[in-house]
Amino acid sequence: MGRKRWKKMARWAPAAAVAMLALSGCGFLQGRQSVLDPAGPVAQGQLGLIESSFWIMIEIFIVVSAVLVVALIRFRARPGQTELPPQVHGDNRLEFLWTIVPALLLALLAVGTVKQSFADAGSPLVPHSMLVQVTGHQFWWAFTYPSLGVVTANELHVPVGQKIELALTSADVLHSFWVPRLAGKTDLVPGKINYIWFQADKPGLYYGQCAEFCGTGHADMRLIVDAQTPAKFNQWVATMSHPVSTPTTALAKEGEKLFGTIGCSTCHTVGGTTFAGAVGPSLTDLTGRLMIASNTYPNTPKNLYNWVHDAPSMKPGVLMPSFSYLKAPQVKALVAFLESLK
Ligand code: HEC
Ligand SMILES: [Cu+2]
Repeated sequence: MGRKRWKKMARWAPAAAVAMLALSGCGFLQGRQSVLDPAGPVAQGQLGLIESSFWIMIEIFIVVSAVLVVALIRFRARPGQTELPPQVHGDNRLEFLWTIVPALLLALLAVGTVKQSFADAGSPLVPHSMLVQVTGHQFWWAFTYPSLGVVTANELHVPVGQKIELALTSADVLHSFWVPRLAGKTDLVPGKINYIWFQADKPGLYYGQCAEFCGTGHADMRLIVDAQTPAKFNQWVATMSHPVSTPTTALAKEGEKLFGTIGCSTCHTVGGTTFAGAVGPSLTDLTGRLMIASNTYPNTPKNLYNWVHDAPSMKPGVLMPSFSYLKAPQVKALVAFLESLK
């Protein structure tokens, strides 16, 4: 490359440096589902693994690039050189070196990984921890708190600063629990229970995602961990323990009746009523939910209307049938009933 071209390219260097800094700045590392922005001890430990493998790779890169550059310069073809340089095949010392060094580095990473895996595994026997049973369904999450007698869906409420044990299983196919800022991926396997734990250090919403392809609706199988102060969490538990369905208006009362007659109740449980279906998510305290359809749409009356009317048009692959045969006043009545679930 000519000197002129180098000079031309060098002019872009400051711009490139700024772009790289911008990319590597905080904005790049944060984000709702960034493993690089841990919010609890488990995610922190896992980030440690990422960092150690990253630096090992950087060091290898530097050493290999340096050797390459030296070789290119020292052994380049000189003017007037017509014969081939001496051809070398094999060198036992080098072979030994580049076998043993990567093996040692991999062993180092393996030790760290195994240690971290054991540290992150939960146990059914750990005392003083709160257990939540997590069941993956196509394409939503069921959360059961056996010690509190509470069942909810898609939004996992937990108190901050407390170790939360999860017992993960699946009702149908393989799913994977992943809340990047709190805990890494763990499979939900039908007929098997996997235990992990996590802890959220600060109150806030932590976003997660099913991380194992589980069917058409997989991309819309999201979840939220709502980490609350212990006082707020207890308040939530109190609400969930004494759910009320208070359809006061005539419209909502009509909706409640419809819910029982057109089949909604065969799939959905509603706290405070006799509806006890177990195919779809529990709708207890539905108004307390931020989102619907497994964190796919904000929980607004308009979205609820469209959902009840024709869920498959909002979430591909959804296992809730379309009720598009219903007339608008009927759907409105159902929504009025859903809006009364506190
Ligand atoms: C065949 C079972 C089935 C029937 C019948 C059914 N649903 Fe569903 N419903 C589901 C499933 C499954 C989901 C979860 C969808 C998803 O997110 O993938 C769901 C989700 C919902 C949600 C969103 C809950 C949330 O937090 O995400 C609402 C609200 C709802 N259904 C209301 C109704 C109403 C009202 C009826 C009657 C008109 C009804 N459902 C009939 C299975 C059913
Ligand atoms: Cu899934």
